[in-house]
Amino acid sequence: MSETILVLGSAGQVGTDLVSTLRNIYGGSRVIASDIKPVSGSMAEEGPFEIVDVLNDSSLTAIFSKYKPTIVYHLAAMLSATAEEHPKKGWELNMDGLFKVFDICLEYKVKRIFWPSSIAVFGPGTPKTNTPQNCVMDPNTIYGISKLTGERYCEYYYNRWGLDVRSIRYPGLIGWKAKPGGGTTDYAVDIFHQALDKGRYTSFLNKGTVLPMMYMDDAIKATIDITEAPADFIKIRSSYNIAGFSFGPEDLASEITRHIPSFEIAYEPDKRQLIAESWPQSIDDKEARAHWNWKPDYDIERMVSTMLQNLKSFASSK
Ligand code: AKB
Repeated sequence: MSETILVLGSAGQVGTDLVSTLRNIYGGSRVIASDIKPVSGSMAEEGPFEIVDVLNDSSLTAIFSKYKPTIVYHLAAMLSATAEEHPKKGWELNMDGLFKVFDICLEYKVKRIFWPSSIAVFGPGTPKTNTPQNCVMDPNTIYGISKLTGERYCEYYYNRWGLDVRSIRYPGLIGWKAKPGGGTTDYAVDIFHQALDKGRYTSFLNKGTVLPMMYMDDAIKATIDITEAPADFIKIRSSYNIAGFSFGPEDLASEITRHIPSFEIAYEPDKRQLIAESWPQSIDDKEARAHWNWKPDYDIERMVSTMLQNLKSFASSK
């Protein structure tokens, strides 16, 4: 049977890339994109697009009864920095949204669901380097607390109701198709735009703030691979560690300088510095590699040259 795939929160950084990749695999009409606000361009033109508010029961019922999806990617969420500004709204969207989506997926007998967690589930008591799958998890941001609670909820729904939810802990994601919104790792995307536009960047994270990061194509590959893996490959029903590479702003700047020799970086850390300092610097992803054959394709060098190349060709095509 061909699948009908619903992507909730598709206009964000991950959704933009995920929808176009899924439509290439399954065909435009099989992948329903949805977000709380209207979109323009290829997402609306190359397949169905619907307005959906994941906090509104009738909005969810309308889309599930119209399309009867067999696979759901639930991406609608508020990221770390914005959630710190609006903790109650962040909790509501990240948690109530999850409860409502899981319940409607059970009602409509959805076969498989993907929900992203994050390295934000770790906290100050977590080992900083090569952070293992299972260790102290004491997140101190509302986003991290919501992601850790969500992970426990995924495992509970699988054990209690058999809901086949799969999840990975995204590191900071770097892609060129969409700008991120409201994350602590967003500097690693903005820096490319500023490098090309102005030749300089002021980082809101300090020199030496090393964080786990990943190129978007690898994140999309992991997302689709875990969602399509046979159910018995998935032995962790909370969320899997996955890793790409790690760097601080100065490492990224020096890699960019290899392509744009006059590029300059300055540092003006803000509130996001504290969030970043509570997170690990590198991640051990041996379970994902062993269970469902996860392996990234990009290192920092390849990521930087691909980002610059794509952003330049996109700018010259406009
Ligand atoms: C954020 O910075 O909030 C996200 C994340 C690491 O989950 N990119």
